[in-house]
Amino acid sequence: EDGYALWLRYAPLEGQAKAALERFDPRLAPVSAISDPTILVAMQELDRGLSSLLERPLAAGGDANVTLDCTSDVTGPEGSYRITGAASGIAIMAADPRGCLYGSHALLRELSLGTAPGRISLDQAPAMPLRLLNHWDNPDGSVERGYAGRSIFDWWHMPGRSDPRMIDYARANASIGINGSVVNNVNASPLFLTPRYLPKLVALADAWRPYGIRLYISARFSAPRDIGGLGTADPLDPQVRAWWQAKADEIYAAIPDFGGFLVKANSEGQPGPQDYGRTHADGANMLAGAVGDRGTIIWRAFVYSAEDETDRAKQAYEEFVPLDGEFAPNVIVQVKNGAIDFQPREPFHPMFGAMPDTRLMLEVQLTKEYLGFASHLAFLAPMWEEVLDSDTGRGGNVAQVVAPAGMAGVANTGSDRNWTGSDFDQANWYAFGRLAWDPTLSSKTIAREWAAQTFSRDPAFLAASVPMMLDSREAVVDYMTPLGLAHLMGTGHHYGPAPWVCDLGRPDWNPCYYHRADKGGIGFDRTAGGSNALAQYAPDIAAQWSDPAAMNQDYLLWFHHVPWDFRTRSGRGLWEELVARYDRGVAKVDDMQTTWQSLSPYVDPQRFRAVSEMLAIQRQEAQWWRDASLAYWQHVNGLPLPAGAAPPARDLKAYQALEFPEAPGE
Ligand code: BDP
Repeated sequence: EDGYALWLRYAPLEGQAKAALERFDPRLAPVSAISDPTILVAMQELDRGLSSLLERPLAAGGDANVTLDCTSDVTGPEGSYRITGAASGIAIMAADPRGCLYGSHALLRELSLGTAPGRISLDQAPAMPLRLLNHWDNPDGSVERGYAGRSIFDWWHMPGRSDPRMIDYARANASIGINGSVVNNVNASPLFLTPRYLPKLVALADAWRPYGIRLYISARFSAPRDIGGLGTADPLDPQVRAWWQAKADEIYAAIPDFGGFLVKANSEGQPGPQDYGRTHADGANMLAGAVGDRGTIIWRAFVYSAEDETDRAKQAYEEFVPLDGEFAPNVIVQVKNGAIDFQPREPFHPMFGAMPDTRLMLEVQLTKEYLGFASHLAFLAPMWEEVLDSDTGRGGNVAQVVAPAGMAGVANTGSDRNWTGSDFDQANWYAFGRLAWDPTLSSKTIAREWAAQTFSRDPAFLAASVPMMLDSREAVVDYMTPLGLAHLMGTGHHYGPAPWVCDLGRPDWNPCYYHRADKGGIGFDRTAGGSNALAQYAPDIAAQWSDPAAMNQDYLLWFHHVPWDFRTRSGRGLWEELVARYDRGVAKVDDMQTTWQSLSPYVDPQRFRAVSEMLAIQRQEAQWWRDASLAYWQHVNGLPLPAGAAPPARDLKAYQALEFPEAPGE
């Protein structure tokens, strides 16, 4: 087992579950009469999955007892389905082929989990229309922030070569309800808008269409200049508008169901409408006019500029909230989960709830840029659940705010045989799809589903592995950025601790900008006495975080600068609490290692060893994070370690001298 099959292994059933499915003896109608490509792939998946679960081909002939009705009266948005199982037969019903495809996967999931055929009863509708992966893949095959090898997209050989991986990718996405893919980096090459790339895009769109995956691309805002021969990319210039209109028409002529454009504009050096004194709304609406009702413009809110030095966390809100109501109906603004940048923990972004007249989409990062790359085991569903469940204080939680738009996940896929660089990172792909389909699913349910399908459905395996997964993200928070700290990672690659860095060209690139530690204390004052970013939240929410002594301490140093002897809610002083959290994080990785060692009877040797090796790396690096961070904090505060705490293995200078030119992903 090399992990390639992901959660679609359909490992043979055993015991009662096997007996029940044998008794049911699933039979499918012949596929020869099926003309719809989506229904066809649904039937093929059912055949593949059922026969694999049973370890035998399905019986041919006789009446089918697993049936698809894809023109039934099931109500709900596209993709909704109903499954009713009885001893006499299982019916999958939907009002469109996509619902049948999702229903087929749901049936296989239930059976894979050991549910008896007669007991399966599901009534499902997707909670949000757009459930998209965002690939940060470049035309040269590199992947920005990719830790799983090279890009899965072989632009060089497309369209001539059809890569079977593209089909398995689509199957995996369809199995969890993902219905679109943005195939190139938001730091976009204009190549994707050239006529030469169009046949490549067509090949992908054609391959994915049966699986319900719509193709999107990231568009470079300056393309009319870069490749269009115009002297400007001003969104209000008639020639620029005509260029985009013609470009959109050209794409739609070749890909009628093209999803639309994702745009990163006026952010980190990318071109945008502000280069011409125009607003984000001017830029987005111009593109929205070009695609019309054929597609969507997804405009990213990840912006911060060097000029505004007060607080990076405030900038997106300040730029976008005044534009509420000005975006065209087919524009969606895509907002990262937190106001800084995919940190191990951030409070939810204050834009959620603050733009009632704009559709907002939630962007999360599957690839673990700031959580130890693919080497650290961190199951991210608890982080996303935390955000989705956050009450905005403005009439709903984040899940409700984004329901009319959707969720985007920055993909963690690559050319590695196991797709995601490590076996457990597959779980983050899985969890993203499941939560975008149903944000009320618990992390625990998702972890169970994934672990059972990917490794073993043995109850003893699940009883140990699921809690290990659920605890794993908190371990990373503890050993990297406890108590609301953020952005302390190494420069550029973001690998390893570097809280001491304070000499980079822009203030907000420096870890010292984020932690603000000195002899007197630590933390970023975002109260009225400081940057007042707190005031961007609804009053009730801001109130929860305004008193450092009473608030949830997980966000303490995000919102407050407090003295080292500040009394935390645990009763310990801040310094003692900080050290305790670092130690807790390292101890959790110890526990993860112990747990995993106990699971060898349930896991094939190849994947067992691969995970063990990664956990050993993580254990070492957790210690490194703890030791290097404490060495630096001690250098700043001059305090002795609390009684019983182990001194860092090396002195500060040794940690500061480390360099990693080979770190991937930049
Ligand atoms: C940051 C990444 C950078 C991305 C940027 C973005 O470090 O590579 O381009 O986000 O989201 O986290 O645009």
